[in-house]
Amino acid sequence: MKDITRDGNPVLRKRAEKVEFPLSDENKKMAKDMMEFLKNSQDEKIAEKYHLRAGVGLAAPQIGVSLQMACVLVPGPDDKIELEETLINPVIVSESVRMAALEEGEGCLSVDRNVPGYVPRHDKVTIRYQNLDGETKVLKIRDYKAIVCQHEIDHLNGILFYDHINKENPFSVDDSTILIG
Ligand code: SB7
Ligand code: NI
Repeated sequence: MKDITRDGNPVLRKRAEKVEFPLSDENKKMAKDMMEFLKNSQDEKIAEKYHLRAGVGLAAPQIGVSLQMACVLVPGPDDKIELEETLINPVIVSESVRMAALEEGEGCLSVDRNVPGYVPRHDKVTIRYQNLDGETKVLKIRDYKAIVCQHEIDHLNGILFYDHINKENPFSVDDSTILIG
């Protein structure tokens, strides 16, 4: 796995290119490596050994590749996995008016500093994407999973989480925004 690209690298601010199907061997391997990276980052022993920060998602621009591909791996209770998916060419096809933000704010593997503040996102989203086999899938998700997927799709559009934080008042959101934590 290549190093994670850091904020300041122009690849993180570009709109990533569409992925063509059938996937090239190179792109297949990249998808596999990205998911493996997430699994390793969530494995305490491996993460400690390789000094990895735990990640629930990873987008191709974060490994320096400007392609519309992102992996999400959201753990659930009791060692269960809530969401494990490789999202290729994902688009948000519908979104709730209601917004949600993580109480703790967000972080990013590509952003070294801690940027405090609420990151308002749609509480529910419907995402259309292609899987590794090129099949079109539709995913309806809410709350934490929806936040993670929006964070990753943002990466494919050159957006970083702190872009959404209110500059004057980082912890102010409108009344209808639910806080998740
Ligand atoms: C908090 C963290 C993430 C998503 C949403 C809320 C993912 C952090 C890892 N990444 O930088 C993935 O792009
Ligand atoms: Ni990120």
